[in-house]
Amino acid sequence: MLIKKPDDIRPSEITDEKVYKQRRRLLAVLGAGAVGLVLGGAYLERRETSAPSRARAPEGAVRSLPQQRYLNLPQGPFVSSESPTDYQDATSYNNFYELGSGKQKPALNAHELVTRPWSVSVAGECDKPGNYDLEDLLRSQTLEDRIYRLRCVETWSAVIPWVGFALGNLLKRAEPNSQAKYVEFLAIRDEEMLPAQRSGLLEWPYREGLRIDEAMHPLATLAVGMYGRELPNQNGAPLRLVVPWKYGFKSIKSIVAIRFLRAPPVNTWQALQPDEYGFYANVNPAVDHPRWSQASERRLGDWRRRETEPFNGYAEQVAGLYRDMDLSRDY
Ligand SMILES: Nc1nc2c(c(=O)[nH]1)N[C@H]1C(S)=C(S)[C@@H](COP(=O)(O)O)O[C@H]1N2
Ligand SMILES: [Mo]
Repeated sequence: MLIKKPDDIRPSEITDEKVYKQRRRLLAVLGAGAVGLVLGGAYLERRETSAPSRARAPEGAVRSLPQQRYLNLPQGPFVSSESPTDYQDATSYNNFYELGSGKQKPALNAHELVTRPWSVSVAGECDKPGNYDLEDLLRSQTLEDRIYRLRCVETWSAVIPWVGFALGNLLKRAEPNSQAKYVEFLAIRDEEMLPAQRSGLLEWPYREGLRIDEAMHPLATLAVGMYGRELPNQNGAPLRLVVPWKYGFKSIKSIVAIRFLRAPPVNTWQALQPDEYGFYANVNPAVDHPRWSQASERRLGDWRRRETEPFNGYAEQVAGLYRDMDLSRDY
């Protein structure tokens, strides 16, 4: 495989070249079960060439490679030109407490989560509430390649080529009214399916929230795929939030409900440890978490640490949202 500088790689090249050439517009549904390994694509090949990582995968993560492909998509706004994280790392070192705690548990337990059929309700302070079947919802959206940095508050980070669309596109359809100041997101709750939810580890369902102007920002993304294919369950299938300028816990996985609210919702981590986690959770190297300095981070697959950037490098795009706030206090 030819090694190119990251800047030379267009997002469209991320998808498997051979299949990409068929120029299929949206979803390419591949039938046969074994095909995933054969069509593993450029990302999986990169595994051999990238530095060894502490986040080595259980092989099951590769065996259950999602079959559905998203090909030849237009490029979304503000995509990163950095090299994407190794697919193996991004799908085997995860936080998804519904599938167990510990970084490898979500990949190992991924099969517990059944993602079809799936529907998402949009309700609260809006004129057009709705209950959307996921397939229908996707038909009404133009999917894009959206390559963003992801920064966990635990100080590991990644560069993920998401497949998704602007969250605002869906929210606008519901016609939020003038009382809608915040948006709340709820993840799936199903103790039968997800045994980890029988534990009182967290308050279920996992909950997150954004201010409405944050939610309408073009960078705020709903993702249905990554690396040119459907999301693996451990990464939040079938629908997850991606808010690249905030710590990873804001990017709630496996969403079943969205609600417009007058007051800020209390998110899961805030409810558990209010002195450790705030509502905003913007990436900020100047404000340390009680247990982790936020000044630097380590990319999955890298050995060296790098400096963390304000708003995870998206200050130019989003700092204006917080112009009148003291971010050392409102964190
Ligand atoms: N429903 C749900 N969403 C979640 C979590 C979770 O435990 N449950 N963990 C969060 C945290 S802490 C991070 S860092 C990111 C990790 O996303 P990734 O595993 O795709 O890298 O998902 C977030 N979304
Ligand atoms: Mo996280």
